[in-house]
Amino acid sequence: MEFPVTPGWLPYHPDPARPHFVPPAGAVDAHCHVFGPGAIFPYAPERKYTPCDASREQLFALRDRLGFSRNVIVQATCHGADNRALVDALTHSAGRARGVATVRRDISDADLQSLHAAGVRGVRFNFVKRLVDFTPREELMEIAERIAPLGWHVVVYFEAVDLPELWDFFSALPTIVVVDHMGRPDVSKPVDGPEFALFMEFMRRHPNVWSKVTCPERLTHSGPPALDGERDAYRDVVPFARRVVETFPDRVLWGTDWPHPNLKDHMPDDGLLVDFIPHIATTAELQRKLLVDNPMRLYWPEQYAAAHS
Ligand code: 0GY
Repeated sequence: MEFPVTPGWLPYHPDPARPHFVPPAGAVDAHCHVFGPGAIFPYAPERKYTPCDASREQLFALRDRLGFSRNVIVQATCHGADNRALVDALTHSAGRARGVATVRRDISDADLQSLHAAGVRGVRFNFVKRLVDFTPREELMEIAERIAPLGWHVVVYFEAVDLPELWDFFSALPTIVVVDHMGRPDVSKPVDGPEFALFMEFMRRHPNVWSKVTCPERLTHSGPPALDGERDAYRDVVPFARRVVETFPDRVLWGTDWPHPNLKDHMPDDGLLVDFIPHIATTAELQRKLLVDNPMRLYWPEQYAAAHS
């Protein structure tokens, strides 16, 4: 089957720079995707975009190039609730990848167990209207209650303006809740302003809520680095991500978001994204928590416990 990409689609960077920042041993890229390949794992009929293929081999090559050890692969909306490409990547990762799936309420217990055996440890609930159709809250709650006994968590993706309306639903979730991309703040607003203060309050009030301090390239207004090779890109996002890392150092995760779906104006160099990390986690201890301890506790708890007993 042929899958022509969405007009204007930007492919991922073909040759990322080797980062200057050396991640600590065992670092985890805790937010990335695989796309297809569509000829093997067709894109979902209900998808809102058709990406370029981005295979597991390419993801694992990027992992090695950037100096990372593990991946958490998040089911992308272009695959709907068909998790085959994700499962294929997990089962070919030699135990070095875990997954976050998308499931519907009609999934059987046996299929949930199969996903667990492949390395899935969470489900994603997406509230971004340009990416998915609406799913009733009671269906999502039913799914959350079924995955909780597996020790899985819920990843939520939403826009900052929607947090007030989603607050009560998120508060009722019976698992750890991981927020994608800091709840997508508008970084042209002050870091101390009411919008971001609400997100910080949300994390403060809910000790089960974690945040990915990801996607400066998506959130920035100041933009990517200058063409002359300047490496301090996306500076307007720094105060937001740094605030979250320093306030909740044990509940933050970092990831590349490779292959960067739906970017319209530029495609980040993944090496430069890695060089963003020391700006938001400024000490070796914060970097170790962000890149190793936190993702290991959440996605590889047995290995983490064995290493710390
Ligand atoms: C991201 C962000 C986006 C897309 C998806 O699953 C997806 O399609 O997550 C986006 O377009 O903002 O986290 O990859």
